Amino acid sequence: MKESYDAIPEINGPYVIMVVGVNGVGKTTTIGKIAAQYRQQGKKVLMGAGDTFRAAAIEQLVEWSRRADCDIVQKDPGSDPSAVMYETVQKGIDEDYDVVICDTAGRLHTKKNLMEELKKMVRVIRKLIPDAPHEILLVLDATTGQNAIFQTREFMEATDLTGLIITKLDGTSKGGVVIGIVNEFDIPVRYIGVGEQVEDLRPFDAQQFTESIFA
Ligand SMILES: Nc1nc2c(ncn2[C@@H]2O[C@H](COP(=O)(O)OP(=O)(O)OP(=O)(O)O)[C@@H](O)[C@H]2O)c(=O)[nH]1
Ligand SMILES: [Mg+2]
Repeated sequence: MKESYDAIPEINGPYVIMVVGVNGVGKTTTIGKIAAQYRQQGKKVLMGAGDTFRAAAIEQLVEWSRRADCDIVQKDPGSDPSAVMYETVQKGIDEDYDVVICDTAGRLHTKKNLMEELKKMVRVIRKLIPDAPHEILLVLDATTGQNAIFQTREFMEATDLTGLIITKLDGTSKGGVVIGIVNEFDIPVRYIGVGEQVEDLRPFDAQQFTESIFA
């Protein structure tokens, strides 16, 4: 495994990361872990509670923001998620944050209206920063096996994915299968999740992974 995380590229304004995926794959947890990593590097980090569908989702992210020691923008449950994105990125610009990480509601890749909502969120963010989101990361649960293919395809159609995160590799022997599958896409695996705790996130090194399989 690589020992350190990739440094954030030098850009004007905050580095905006959006995290997407189907229900329950580990989006919110992974955001907490990524935020904690950037905080450890001394970065100023802001979270956006873009899952406004359930009150519990906002509370969950608030808890992670405490654990990661970063700030958060939240609105009432039921608010337009795009409005949360806008406020979060605006605050990120105004208050000189280094990193802005936006949570989104879990959406079935087959639900067209939710995929449209995703596109709207991206458009709204681009009104403030034309190059953003700098990363759109799709979270895949390693235990779902083959289904990861369909999820990746559908999300690729809806938005410009820049990377994948494979979670729950601690709980399955199918992990290698999923990583093998997603390697067919031209999208790098950025991180892997190996547990539920804040430190259970690793950068992914494709070469080392391949070597470990064929060793
Ligand atoms: N074992 C293990 N559990 C994980 C990992 N990542 C997340 N989880 C667990 O998976 C469950 C769902 O995680 P969430 O972060 O709430 O997932 P989500 O994608 O935000 O879910 P929704 O918001 O409901 O779509 C939680 O119980 C997490 O603790 C991981 O890498 N390993
Ligand atoms: Mg969530």
